Amino acid sequence: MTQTIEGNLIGTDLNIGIVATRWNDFMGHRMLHGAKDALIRHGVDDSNITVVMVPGCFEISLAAKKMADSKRYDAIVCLGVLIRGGTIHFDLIAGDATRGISQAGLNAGVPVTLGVITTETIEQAIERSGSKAGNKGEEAALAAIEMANVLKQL
Ligand code: RBF
Repeated sequence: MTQTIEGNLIGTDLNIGIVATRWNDFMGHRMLHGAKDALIRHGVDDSNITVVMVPGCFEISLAAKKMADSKRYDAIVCLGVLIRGGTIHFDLIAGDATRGISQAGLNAGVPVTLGVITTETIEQAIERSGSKAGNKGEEAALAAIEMANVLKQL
């Protein structure tokens, strides 16, 4: 008989950390709002949500690592907006941020979810932060609840 373990989307009693960035705040703010709204609608108590603001995507992983290592959170949601522009910074920051976010979770054994959008244009970033392509902050928040509930069973 196959045993399948999956996480539900019930956030009651979960402690969730969010790391969000100030860069590209217009979209970032909408992603943060989407993430918090999704958490609360799925039962997470407002007082069990901690938001840490950092300057930009490059700084996300260190804050996520400190939060994960503290073991005070059942999951951590990382939110950021990277827009390509004309320089190679985009690729460097995107690579480092993604790797660092992943490492923060793996090292601590705490779910850390990726809500960093990487786009060519501002228009694409707006689409992914609450308009026609959904809200990636909300999706990362739901992934955090699901993974927190999966991890509790492993
Ligand atoms: N941070 C972001 O979160 N999104 C960006 O699109 C972004 N673009 C940047 C472009 C350049 C050329 C530089 C130097 C930084 C950029 N940053 C961006 C900021 C970066 O993540 C970090 O906060 C700063 O470099 C300070 O360490």
